[in-house]
Amino acid sequence: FAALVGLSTAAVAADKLTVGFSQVGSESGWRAAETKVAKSEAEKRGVTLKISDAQQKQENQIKAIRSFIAQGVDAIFVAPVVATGWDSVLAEAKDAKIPVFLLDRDIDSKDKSLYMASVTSDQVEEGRIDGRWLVKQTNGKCNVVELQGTVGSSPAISRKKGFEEAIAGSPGVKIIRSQSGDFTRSGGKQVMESFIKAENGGKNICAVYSHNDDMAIGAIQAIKEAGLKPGKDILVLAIDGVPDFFKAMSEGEANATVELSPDMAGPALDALIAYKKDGTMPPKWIKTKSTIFFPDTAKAEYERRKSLY
Ligand code: GYE
Repeated sequence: FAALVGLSTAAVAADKLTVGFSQVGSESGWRAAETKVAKSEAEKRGVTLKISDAQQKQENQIKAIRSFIAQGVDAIFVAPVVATGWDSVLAEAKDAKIPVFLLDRDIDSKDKSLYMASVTSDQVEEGRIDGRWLVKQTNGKCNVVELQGTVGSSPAISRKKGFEEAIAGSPGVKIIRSQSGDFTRSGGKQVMESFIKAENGGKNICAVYSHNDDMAIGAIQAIKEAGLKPGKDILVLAIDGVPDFFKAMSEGEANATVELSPDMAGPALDALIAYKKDGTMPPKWIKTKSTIFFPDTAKAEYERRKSLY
């Protein structure tokens, strides 16, 4: 009987999928949540997930992808740290007939056959949503400083593009300084300190638009250390929807954030399983929702999200 059970388990195990996930690193609270959710979503589906942390270096991601190909995984997930430089390694995955899914960031390759689908938010729209809110909130008059994400990453390029589109019709809303804080809290704090110093102790600054919540949380520290009130003297708007940003909003220290779902792996796993089952091809872009949140619901949202992060 044991042999029989052994056989059936082995049979189930045989079609157990293995996915190699080349993760950017753990630069932000959102990134850490994405990794945590990916592990639980894979477990839920009985998929073996091998995660490699690239410490935000593209060469480490390329090495990890090559290793996954050598291991003969069933699929590769990659969150591409920057948008360029992927064509050759993804062509190797294609030659090995290993489907690739892009998570939370895009690549700007012309050859769309290099990946099966990308699971990302509409990052241009995220910038537009923040920009539209700021124009309305300030009646079209505001000197904005911008904390950009990792240089060359699709979110940094797209969120800048969308925000600029949204403020284009209001000449009184101007980006007076813009620099990358590399999506980290320390980066956001350092860059905001330099902006404050350069802008009359921060008195010339009406708002900080940050490409993610973590840099904004660093900026809030810098604003307070300069003796100013974040959320009042300088408006704080960002993207991600991490718990600590909701906490800052509930304490009156921040004003708006556009939620980014940390569950990019779930939809990719479902698409992979459907493909493996009967060859169903997913849409090229599996788009996740973008919703703006404000202080009025921040306390409840903080409570709701704590367990996810
Ligand atoms: O907003 C940020 C992370 O790639 C869209 O990367 C993602 C971004 C996210 O560092 O927190």
